[in-house]
Amino acid sequence: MSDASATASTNPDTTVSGSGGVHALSACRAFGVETMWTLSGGHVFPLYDAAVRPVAPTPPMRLIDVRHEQSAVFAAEATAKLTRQPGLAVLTAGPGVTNGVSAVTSALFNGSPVLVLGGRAPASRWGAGSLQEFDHPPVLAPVTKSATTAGTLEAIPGAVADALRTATAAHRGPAFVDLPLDAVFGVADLAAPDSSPATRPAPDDDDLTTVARVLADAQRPVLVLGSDVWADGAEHAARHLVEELSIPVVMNGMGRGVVAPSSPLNATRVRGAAFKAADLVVVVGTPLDFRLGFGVFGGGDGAAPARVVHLADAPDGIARHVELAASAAGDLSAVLAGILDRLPRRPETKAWVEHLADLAVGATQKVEAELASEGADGTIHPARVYGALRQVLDPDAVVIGDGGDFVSYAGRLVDSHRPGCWLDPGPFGCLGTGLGYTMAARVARPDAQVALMLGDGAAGFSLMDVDTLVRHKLPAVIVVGNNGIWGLEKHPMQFLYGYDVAAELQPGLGYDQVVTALGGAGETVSDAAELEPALRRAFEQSRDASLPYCVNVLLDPSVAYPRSSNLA
Ligand SMILES: Cc1ncc(C[n+]2csc(CCOP(=O)(O)OP(=O)(O)O)c2C)c(N)n1
Ligand SMILES: [Mg+2]
Repeated sequence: MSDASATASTNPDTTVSGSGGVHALSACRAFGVETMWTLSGGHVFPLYDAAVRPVAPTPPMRLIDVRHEQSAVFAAEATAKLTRQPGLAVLTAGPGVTNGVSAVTSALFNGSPVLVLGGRAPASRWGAGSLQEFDHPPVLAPVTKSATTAGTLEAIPGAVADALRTATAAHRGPAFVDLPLDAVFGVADLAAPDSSPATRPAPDDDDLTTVARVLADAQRPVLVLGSDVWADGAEHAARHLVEELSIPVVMNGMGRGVVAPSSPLNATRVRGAAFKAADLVVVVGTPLDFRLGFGVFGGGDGAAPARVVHLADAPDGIARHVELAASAAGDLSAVLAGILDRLPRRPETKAWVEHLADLAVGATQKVEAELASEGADGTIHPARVYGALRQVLDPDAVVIGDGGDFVSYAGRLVDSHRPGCWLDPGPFGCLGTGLGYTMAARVARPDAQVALMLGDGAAGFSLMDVDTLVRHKLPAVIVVGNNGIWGLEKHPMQFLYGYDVAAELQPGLGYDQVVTALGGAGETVSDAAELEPALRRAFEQSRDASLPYCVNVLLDPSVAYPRSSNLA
């Protein structure tokens, strides 16, 4: 057990009086936390008490209690992703904390600033076998940026503030602190901790100059904008660079929507052709992982591979597994503006932009045809759901994907008009984000449409949390892609083995009835012509009644997503 008290620094100007819960939440507030996501357990009662009965003038903290701890942590993660403020989950000791581990790991993979506060058996009786006596930090350490125990009441404010500073420092990620029962139930007057935000070094001048030179020499450059462009608040700097240089852009994750879908510079739809023919790929704010071909671009037909530049929000994010032409790390707005300032001349991109824009026109026509696809024997093709969805979505809608093939279609067929409106599980690929991400999206964007695109398999991980949406009056539309199978596993297993096992679900299951039984509303759609009217009803009724509404779409199970990428 590591004791965080040694590193705590204090702010002696302010004294906070109350329980360990009051001290913990007071530190959270100082870092911008507004909502607590939790599931009840006696070890964490003082945190609830501090949330709902704060000492004036502190306002109450919104507390949303869920039906599974992983939903609480996924909700905290989506809060961080959407608001760019830290998300908070409070988990009770033992199984409460361990139930959150997959979601904490997702936050680590996604660079999401999440604080998890755990209950903990009392320090004074440690080793005697209290209920749920379990030393959490060794379990949490590999999946967080820091995992500590605030060993005493006096250590709580500093430990919580330090954890939040660690979580919010680039490259962001989750942090964990557990609070022994006897510490968190204790009461004392304590100095408020230092709540100054993490400082970050400016990007290296020489690095920026080298990147600028490489960029100026390029003839067929492509810029990739990933989630950290949004997380780092660099979307304006990125758009400015793109427009100033007239450089084709490919976007992924929360970076989707930085450049409008209709822009001639948006090469996302023709990313394969763009990467193949590029002589330079500049990747900003996302790792060079399987989603980007592990950072190897072009090189087909005997041509030289593209040069690669990696720009990250922190030095440890720069890829080490590929040979880079240049790299820079730091505040991404400063990095992008610094490159523009140092550019010896503009790269000549006119013909390249026109070429990709021409290809994009053809690709868009193909997508239009795909959105009208039909399944076998009059069944619904998954792409058709997105054809209907496009007709009813507002530009600021938050679209969430939790599932296999059904969500792969979403990734390709849903247009993002603004950054920070798309939530996928990220590279950890954990099914079960759906309901947690949805409740957080409703809280973060009270007036926007929220649409969860949910595979029928994925639904099993979190559907019970529809109850949370109902109890807390959090309206959202849940579209279940119901093909009766674990499609993304069944089709590949058939391909590899000629048969499949462990890949069937109940066909035609009434997920809308489950949602209705939990207090929401819904309907099943089996005719493609009914999709758009059903989705319109869903958005209207869920908004008017402040309820979740499920459109359970029966899909053709024979459709396999056309997949070409190498995942491993
Ligand atoms: C927690 C977790 N368990 C298992 C998997 C493996 N997995 C990835 S996609 C998938 C199938 C998803 O099925 P469904 O949600 O019905 O979507 P479909 O592919 O049928 O459209 C599975 C089981 C995973 N990614 N995460
Ligand atoms: Mg399925």
